[in-house]
Amino acid sequence: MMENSENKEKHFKVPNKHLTKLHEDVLYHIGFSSKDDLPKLFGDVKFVCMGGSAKRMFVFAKFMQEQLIGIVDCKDEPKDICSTDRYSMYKVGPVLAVNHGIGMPSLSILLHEVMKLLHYAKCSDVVMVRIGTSGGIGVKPGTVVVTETAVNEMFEPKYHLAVLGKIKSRNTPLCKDMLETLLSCKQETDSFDVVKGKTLSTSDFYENQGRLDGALCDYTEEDKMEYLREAEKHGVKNIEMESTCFAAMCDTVGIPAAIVCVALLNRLEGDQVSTPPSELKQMEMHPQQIVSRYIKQKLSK
Ligand code: R2B
Ligand code: URA
Repeated sequence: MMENSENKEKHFKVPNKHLTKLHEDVLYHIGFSSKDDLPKLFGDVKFVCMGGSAKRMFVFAKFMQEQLIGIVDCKDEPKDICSTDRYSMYKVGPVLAVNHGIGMPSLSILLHEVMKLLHYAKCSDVVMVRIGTSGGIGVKPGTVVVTETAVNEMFEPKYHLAVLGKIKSRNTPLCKDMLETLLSCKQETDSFDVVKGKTLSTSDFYENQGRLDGALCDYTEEDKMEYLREAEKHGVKNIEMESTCFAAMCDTVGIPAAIVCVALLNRLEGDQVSTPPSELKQMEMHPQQIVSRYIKQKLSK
């Protein structure tokens, strides 16, 4: 039986049964509560797009607003609707753009709360996309990598989390349809390549990614290159800091998900991100362009 007679589709539900015991669920880090009229505020959300930086997600929201004018009702400039300063969130018609900060702890907090928001808002047919930056492996800076499989530092398609003193291991599959559709969004006139490959997800930017330029480093250049070459042999095309957690959490709750990252540098050639800021800004638009075409294509159907 449908819980909400106005909602003809079956809506998204998180699997945590303990939530039914809560009189009110405070989504502390994003500044919403289950007592807010979440179905009215967010019930039409179909695409949740997230990336590390709050500013970059504002740029994405603004870009989506320009792209979707005349397609959906979104005439006003997007405003941050998070009442906390932990995260920033923008809504452009059916698109929710939110930043997740750096790394898996910050991402997982955001995902728990956004997933509950979608649940209380009775959203249906939602997909999630991470739009990020990364270090490439054997690809030209500016290349967009769409993730086939997210892998951990041992190149396993697994996300490990200690829960109640025991290691919980979750698989990290991503949506194959979304992957193929996103790849098909490349246009001949684009100045950048779009490739698919494995994405290596780490817990640190420096030692965990085999950099020689952190404050600490007790391995050699040869050790570093051996690890990066090993990654390349496993099919890894880029390295970043959230994809295994993102893929595992989306898979566990049953939300189709994709990861689209630009490679800011080729790690086989160096460690420092020394590209001028204006060029980096340009590069950061590459995954946004691909994802905006994906969303427009889906909305036109
Ligand atoms: C890519 O870039 C950030 C680190 O600079 C991190 O959030 C990631 O995954
Ligand atoms: N983000 C990362 O995590 N690593 C890089 O090398 C570049 C961006």
